[in-house]
This record gives sequence, structure tokens and C-alpha cells, in this order.
Amino acid sequence: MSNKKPTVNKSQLAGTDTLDRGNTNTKLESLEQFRSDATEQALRTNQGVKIADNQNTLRAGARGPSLLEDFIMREKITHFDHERIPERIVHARGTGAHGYFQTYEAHSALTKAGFLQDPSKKTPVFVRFSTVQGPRGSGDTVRDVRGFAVKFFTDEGNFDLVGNNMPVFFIQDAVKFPDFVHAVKPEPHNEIPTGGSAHDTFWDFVSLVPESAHMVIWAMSDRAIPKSLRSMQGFGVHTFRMINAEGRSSFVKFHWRPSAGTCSLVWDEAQKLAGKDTDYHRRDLWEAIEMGDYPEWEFGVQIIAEEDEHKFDFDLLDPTKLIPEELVPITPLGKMVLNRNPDNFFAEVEQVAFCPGHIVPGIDFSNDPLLQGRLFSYTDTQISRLGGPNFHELPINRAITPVHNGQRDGMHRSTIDKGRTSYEPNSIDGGWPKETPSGPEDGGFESYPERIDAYKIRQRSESFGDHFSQARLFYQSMSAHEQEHIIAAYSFELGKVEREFIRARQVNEILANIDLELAARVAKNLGLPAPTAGTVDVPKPSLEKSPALSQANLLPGDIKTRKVAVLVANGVDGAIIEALKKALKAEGAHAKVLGPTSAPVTTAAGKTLPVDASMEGLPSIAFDAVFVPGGAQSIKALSADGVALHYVLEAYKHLKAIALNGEARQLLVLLKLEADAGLIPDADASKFPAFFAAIAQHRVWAREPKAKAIPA
Ligand code: HDE
Repeated sequence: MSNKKPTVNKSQLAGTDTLDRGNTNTKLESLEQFRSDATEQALRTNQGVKIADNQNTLRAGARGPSLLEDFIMREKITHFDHERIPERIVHARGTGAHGYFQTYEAHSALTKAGFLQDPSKKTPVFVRFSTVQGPRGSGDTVRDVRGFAVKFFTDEGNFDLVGNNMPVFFIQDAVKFPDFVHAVKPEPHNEIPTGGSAHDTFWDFVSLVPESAHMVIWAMSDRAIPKSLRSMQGFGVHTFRMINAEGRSSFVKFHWRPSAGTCSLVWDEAQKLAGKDTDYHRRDLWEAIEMGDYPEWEFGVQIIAEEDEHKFDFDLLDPTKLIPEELVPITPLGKMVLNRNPDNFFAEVEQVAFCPGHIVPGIDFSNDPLLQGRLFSYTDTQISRLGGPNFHELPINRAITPVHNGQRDGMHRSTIDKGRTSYEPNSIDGGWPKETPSGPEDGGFESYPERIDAYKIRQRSESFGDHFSQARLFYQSMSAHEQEHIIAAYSFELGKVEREFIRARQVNEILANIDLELAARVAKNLGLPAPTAGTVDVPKPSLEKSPALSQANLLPGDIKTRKVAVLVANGVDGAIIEALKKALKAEGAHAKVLGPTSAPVTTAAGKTLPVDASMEGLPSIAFDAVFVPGGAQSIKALSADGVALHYVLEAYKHLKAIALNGEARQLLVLLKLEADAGLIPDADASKFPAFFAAIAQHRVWAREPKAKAIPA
């Protein structure tokens, strides 16, 4: 940067922001001026006129035609006519929450980014989670990748980390993204299926594009049906750079690790939830925050020194590859807590505009060709989705720093820029706003001066050429039950593909290169011959297994925030319910009492016991575990109640912990079930620890073969 131009440093900046946003250090405060509360306010038109009658259009006589001059009716209907904006092309279905990020310590050796220096500082964040394929109103629990987008409102500007819950992607080059998305979206002729990839065009594309193999096996794994948004890992996917105050750059991969552990639904449960509670994930996040169970993630990075760029058997710039944590462990940087639900879904969740190109000093891009394309796409899509180039002025998107530049006008401009110039340099407005030097004291953004000396060509690097060894590593790192789920998922999805040549191509040219056993099992389920060899030589990866990839190793070890359904009818033993609730509370978990209807029941001791909902209203798929208290009369009633019996059977089928207290033991005989590590009869208070241990295991995987015999 030329030193001849007038520049500004941090101390000069104080007090120059006429909108007084510069002194605001939390997003909540910065949003305050835009929040609107109608309590004790008169109903008015958009022009501020008080409305006397909001029930009747102005007409010529009580039975006559409506009059065009009714500006109140016209204004209301006109606004209504334009209440919808285009949904996101991908990631349309989502939900979001506010929170904060706090660094553990100063990470100055790694980066000069200000939000990673001061452990006493809370940086506001807004997070949006999403599915990819389905439209805005589609189900939460479909098999899909989840978006995990975080906007950090830092003192140096907004940093958007727009990631997913899987660490790799389907393609290596941005130019293929429209092809991929057109293939995975519903079929063009009939717009089926909504929210899923089990159809011909998706499998046609991915079976023709082997670079997708690694990501597709992640999408066929349990990771694609997360239990909740709170129990998902997040990944930046691409390699980024972090740059310290001395200008030293390191490559980094970004990670989010949930304190609730990483775990999933089971497939039958996911499918049922998609119908019974379309909003399952957004409701869970909302309720957790309302209850004070604030979801938390640890933010961390894998750090690769600049000189180690080429030391791996894959290319760091290839977004279809991950760096096994066993090779480069994650360095924890800080913690993110989500502690506030949005006030208004549209204004915040729908209008938030993320862009991987929103970075701050101390962070920079790598040459990953997928990332490079994304840098363009996100701003571009906001221009049509949010109606012009001023979407950064929407309250949810506003930086908490002052924003001054020569950019002017355009649709929906809301800032009233004072001053007589909109260009730089100028001498009329004293040269303001001025550039800032890039030194660490001043904070002007400077791109990392990477040396490039190359031909301008359209060519994929040879180092991007291996598409199967990491897919194999992933498969081999799975526990036995996770492998079974992957086989079942490929079989289910390919079973929905109508064209046999597509099924066969996926089995013979993709799966056979990942693992012959996997290919043979899927082939059998599709009625195809098992392939006897792969079609390419797959290089041996430097690791045979990466335990960090298996969700079996990612449980939190506690039962915090887990939910237990307590099934009751008249005559139930009230005392054991009290004891259970107390014990659960001590562990940070929750119980809900469910009756045959929503009406209260009477306990064996003759007390009135309020119920939280009916068993039909909150089915077993909404819970982590089931507890059936004793009481002869209650168990007699439940034993004759199909909804209650189905409740227990379904929880059994979904491999959940079930505790049967006192007379509830009879349900074992009635339902022909055998006790196991998670099906605990005679569950008095002394068995609570065993019950809780089973809940902490998330599922009773050993039960899975038996549970297959239970009708869905
Ligand atoms: Fe996106 N992506 N994407 N994507 N993406 C969008 O931006 C795009 C990719 C991701 O909650 C769009 O505002 C291209 C990878 C998330 O608002 C669009 C390419 C990853 C979200 C777009 C990719 C993502 C989006 C649609 C390949 C994980 C939702 C609406 C070059 C690292 C953000 C929008 C939110 C959204 C383009 C690939 C994550 C069209 C061109 C890889 C989480 O701009």
C-alpha cells in the first residue's frame, strides 16, 4: 500500500461514527434500535396514521362495492402480496440462534485476529443450521448434509465461517456446483423427492463423478441423520490460512465439537419424525435455549505449518479430503454458546446473509478451487434473494463496527450518508473516510502475499486424483453398527433408483473401489452380482483407521439435557416418579409425564398428578428414554392401551433405554421382550445409575439385530 495517501489509525477512529454504532460492542445492543415492540401501542398504517377500523373495507353502502380510495386496505393487501422473498437455492430449510464466542487464551502465535486474543471478551455470534436439498418447509430429519454457518460479529468486522456437519464435499471445483445441485434437487419433471437424495438424478451424477465417493459415504452414514443440531460437529471443510502479527501464515482446518457429543437418530425414527414433527430439530434447539440448556461447541483448528503443505498423501487444497485427527490433532481455540432465540424468524434467520468471503485480518483463503468459487457465489445470490446490494444493512447482517466507504445508493439503501463525497481520495471531506495501514496496531486488512508463478490453465492438479482411499478409511473406521447403517442406507437409496444401470454403476465403479464387502452387501440387496474387483488402483492411506471419525467414540459420557418419557395412568406409583425426576434433575436431564390423554391422573396414593402431554401427543421418537413406573392399576390400564404398548415397543425398536419399575415388569412378558443392558426391569431407585448409564450410551446397539423383528 502506498504511504503517500492519507491513512487512519485506531485512535483517530474513536468518535468518528455518526450513527453511534462504533461504541456498541454487542450485537444485541446494535439490534436494539431496530427491534419493535407493539405492547400498549396503537395500530397504525405504515405512514403512522392510527387505524380506527381494521375489520371492514371502505364500501359504497354496507352491501355495496369496495372503494379504491381505501388506502388502509390497499396498503395492507399490497404489503401482504409481497411478503415472500426467494428462498435460498440450497440450504433453504434452516433455523438459527444468537450467542457468543469466547477465546480460551491469546492465540497470537497463530493469528492476529482480534476475537482470538482476549479471553475476557465475548464476541457475539449468530448461527444458522440448515439442511441442503429441501425447500423452506421441508422436514428437519431427512437424510442430508447439515449446514453450520456462524457469523462472528468481531470488533474488526464480520467473520463468517460457513461450514457443514461433514468435513468434506461432493466436488473439487466450484464450476461443478450447479451440476451437483441440479442432480440432487428434486427431479425436474415432477419435483420429487422433497428433501432427499434417493432418486435417479442424484445417483446418476455421483456414480459418474468418483470424486464424490468420499462425501457420499458420509451422507450414507449416521452423520446425515443427526439427533439434534446441538449434537453435530461442524467443519470449515476447506483449508484456510491464519496469519499472525509477524505475517507468518499457517494452514488451518476449522472444527466445531459439541459438548453434547455427536450422535444420530436411527433411520426408522428419522423417517417417522419427518412426518410426525417436521420441526423436530428447530423445536429441539429452540426449547433447549428457552430451558437454559445452552448448546455449546468448542472451536478448534488443525494447524499445518506452511512448510508442511506437501507432507500428506493428499492435497490440502482438495475439499474431498480431511486431515485425520490422528495425524494432526485439533488445537482448541475457544468456546461458542448459543443462549438467545431470535425475536423474529424472517428478520433474523431468513435475512441473515453468510459469505465465506467475509473474513477479518488474521484469516485468509487457500487456493482450494471450491472455496474460490464460493467467494463469489454467496454475495451474488444475496443480491437476488435479498433484493439488491444493500443486504449488509439489514439489522441481522450489520457489523458492530462503524461502516464507512464510498459505496452508495441501490435498492433499499437505509444509511443516510452525510458528507459531500462518495469517492476516495477526496480533498472536500478532509479525505475521509481514509485507508488504514495493515500493521497490527492499526488493523487494515491485507491479503497474504502468496507468490504465484503459473500458467493460466483449466486443469485439475494430479494431486487431486485419488478419490477412494479416504472413503475407504472412513468405512474402515466405523464401528460394526455404523457399517451396517451405511450398507442399509446405500441399499435404501439405490433401491429407489429406477434405472438399473445407475445402481450397477454405483456398485461396480464406486463402492467396489471403496470396499468389496460393502459393494457385495449392497449388490445383494439390489439383486445385482457382487463385484469381484475394483476398477482402479486405490493408494493405501497412511492410516488404516481413524477412530475420531466414528460417532461411537464421540459421546459426552453424561446425560445432560436428555429427555425421558414417563408413562402413567390412574393408580400409578407417584413416589417413584418424584424420585426419578429428582435424580434426573441432578444429572441435568429432563422428564415429561405422559398419560393416556392430556388429563391429569390420580396416583395410587390418591394424589392428582398433572401430565405434560398425552402419549400420542409426544411419541417415543421425541425422547431419549422411557420410564414406566409401577402401580397395579396403572400397568393394567397401560397393558390394554395400544398407544402405550406401541410406545414401549417403538422405543425398544429404536434402541433406547427403557426402565420398568414394579408391576411394569409385566410388560416384558406381554410384549415378548428380553431384558438387556438398556431394558431394565425392577427399576427402583437403586437401578437409576444403570438406567442413566444406558441413556449415556445413546443407544443399545447390541439390541439392534433383535429389534429388527419389531414391526415399524
Ligand atoms: Fe454453499 N451456498 N456453496 N456450501 N452453503 C449457499 O448461499 C455454494 C458449499 C453452505 O445458512 C448459497 O446464501 C457454491 C460448501 C451453507 O444461510 C449459495 C459452492 C459448504 C449455506 C451457495 C458451495 C457450503 C450455503 C445459497 C461450491 C460447506 C447456508 C444461499 C463452490 C463448507 C448458509 C446462500 C445459510 C449456502 C453456493 C459449496 C455451506 C448458492 C457455489 C463446500 C452452510 O451461494
